[in-house]
Amino acid sequence: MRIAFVSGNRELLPDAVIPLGLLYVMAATPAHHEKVLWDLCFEDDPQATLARNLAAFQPDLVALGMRNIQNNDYSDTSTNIQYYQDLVATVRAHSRAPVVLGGGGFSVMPEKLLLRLGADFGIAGEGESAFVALVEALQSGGDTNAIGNLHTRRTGGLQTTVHSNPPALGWQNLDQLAVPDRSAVDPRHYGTYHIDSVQTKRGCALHCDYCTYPLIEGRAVRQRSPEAVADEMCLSIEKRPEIKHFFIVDSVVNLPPRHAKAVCRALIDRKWQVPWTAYANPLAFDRELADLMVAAGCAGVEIGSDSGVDRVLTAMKKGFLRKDIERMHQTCAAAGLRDCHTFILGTPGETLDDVAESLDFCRDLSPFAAILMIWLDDAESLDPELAAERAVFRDQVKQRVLQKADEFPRWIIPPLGVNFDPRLFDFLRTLGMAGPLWQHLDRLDGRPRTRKRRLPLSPAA
Ligand code: B12
Repeated sequence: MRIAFVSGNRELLPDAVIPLGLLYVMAATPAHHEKVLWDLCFEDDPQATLARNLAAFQPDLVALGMRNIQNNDYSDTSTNIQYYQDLVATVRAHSRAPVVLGGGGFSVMPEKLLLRLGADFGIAGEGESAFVALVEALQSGGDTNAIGNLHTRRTGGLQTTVHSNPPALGWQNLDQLAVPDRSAVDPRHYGTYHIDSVQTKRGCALHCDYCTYPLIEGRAVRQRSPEAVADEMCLSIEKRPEIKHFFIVDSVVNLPPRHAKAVCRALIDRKWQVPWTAYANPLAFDRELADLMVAAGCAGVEIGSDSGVDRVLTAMKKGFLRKDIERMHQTCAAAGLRDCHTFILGTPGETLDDVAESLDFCRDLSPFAAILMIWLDDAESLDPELAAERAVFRDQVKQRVLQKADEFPRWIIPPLGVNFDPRLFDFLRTLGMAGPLWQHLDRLDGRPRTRKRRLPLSPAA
């Protein structure tokens, strides 16, 4: 079969990211198929590029990766949906090949997105087993009912419905998965952004109330051998010396902590030098781990602290409280590890006073940096009424945040454009900096910060 793997993601903020998930699915697809990767990230006219590629390659199957529903600052959900809908329409206009959707964004609402985007199939969650099984079934005319997590669009008369197979367990032994082939990656990823991505395990056992991660990678944690992770990283920089930073894409790097420590030791054994960043959690983050991370090249950790109000943290089922966030900050500071805390303000049940308390907490915590997001439910992307209803409160939250925006110089507030601007990021890159750019914000201390002049209010406000 001739299979075109298409990465639709064009998000460049905070950084462009290689299509790691699609590369995994591509690597798992047997070599006797003819496989190509089309990454639309840097194309001026993605629809025209896709149309041209389709005409030239004439695929039998198109595998379209949808990573993001929301945009980088969580202020817009509709644009991405329309863009992916247009990509599917372009495939239809230039090819008879069936279209299979998959990816992190798609997995959050598979049935609704399959209907809306008009593709033939969708695979929610980990794609390797299901995609390979689907390719075999399509080739042999076999049954697709046993393929876990497969969603199929069916048209009967005037009605279009989605048939969803029950979910299946994710890949159990990650060391038996084919390693992504980075030679297919668009060289502009490494040449301009200098970042590579690597996964040390899959699954997140936490129960945070709002989080969609379990829909994507399940709750059962499966770990790669630390040696395999270190080998993959070493091979990658050997082939691409332009790589200056790695991002460990695990939901949380330090759960379980023993595995994180083993990965650090494997990197230390290899005298690893390239800086890296990972998401970490205040639970099970001890000084030994922080020291090992620093010795293994970790430049900083991103922490989903989310709120500075214990009642809100408890309602979110985060499993930790303010004191744990404070302890983690102190551990990082003592070990010389830069910490960046993300706060999600205005979640369901939160009041404007809670928002103000979180902002005060974050200011007093005084971490290396903090990212302030305003809550936007993925479901709003397909439900205009819900979106309009929520927009009013969101604007009130924005006003509160704006009032306090000057209190901490290293607050990044994407929905207000504070310290979050493509020109600022380009400027930092021209100074030779790579990796999450919050890690370089100290270079801007004392300089005027970027800020949107007017507060963008929704029409409903
Ligand atoms: C690490 C991460 C980041 C890092 C990425 C660093 C890097 N260098 O890669 C950073 C912090 C930069 C980041 C930024 C953003 N992220 Co992010 N990120 C993640 C995270 C935790 C892991 C993504 C990852 O690489 N996973 C590892 C790969 C191997 O898995 P995967 O991509 O899911 O692929 C598997 C399956 O999805 C499937 N699959 C993938 N593609 C395809 C295609 C087909 C055809 C098929 C069949 C299957 C398939 O099979 C793959 C292998 O099993 C996810 C949450 C999560 N737990 O998944 C959020 C997530 C993907 N991010 C999200 C968002 C919104 C963003 C941002 C837009 C916003 C923001 N500011 O955070 C930006 C956009 C950046 C960009 N340029 O695209 C959302 C996307 C969904 C949504 N709600 O829109 C997620 C799901 C988190 C969430 N909030 O729910 N992110």
